[in-house]
Amino acid sequence: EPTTASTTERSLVLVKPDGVRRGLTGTILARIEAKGYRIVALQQCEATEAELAAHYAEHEGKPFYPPLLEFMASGPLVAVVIEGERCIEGFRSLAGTTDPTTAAPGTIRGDLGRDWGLKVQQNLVHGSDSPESAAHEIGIWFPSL
Ligand code: RTP
Ligand code: MG
Repeated sequence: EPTTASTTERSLVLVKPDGVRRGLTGTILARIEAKGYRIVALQQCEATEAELAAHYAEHEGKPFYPPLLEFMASGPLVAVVIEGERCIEGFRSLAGTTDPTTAAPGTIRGDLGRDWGLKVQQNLVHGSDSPESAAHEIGIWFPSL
């Protein structure tokens, strides 16, 4: 890996409704800032069905899609745009793998996630998985950016 090339990126992070409900927004934002990422924009909102359908379009038709959308509409979430060196891959590494039960210690999901049985969607955070999805998702939650 080259250490000289600089690739500043933006990524769209969501603190999902379980994170907000459990009072973990500040803890999660502190981990993001401690990593060195800059918070560019931030808002708490109750997601509309249109926002969620656009955000999770890639998962439409999958068995977990309806419960995922129901969960994401179950309370306020916090949408954040972060910026930093390769922060798309970096934030996903910080978040940990999808299932909090097996996410590594040291990650947000591994340290703070709980085993909710079948409800693997309750995994505290979302992070964009590519520059293309970051641009798409930032447009959904922050159309003015
Ligand atoms: P995210 O998009 O939220 O950052 O999470 P991810 O990339 O790790 O996971 P992805 O495959 O994109 O799935 C999106 C979200 O759907 C829920 N999910 N439930 N089998 C299931 O019940 C299942 N699989 C995925 C999770 O909330 C996951 O984060
Ligand atoms: Mg994903």
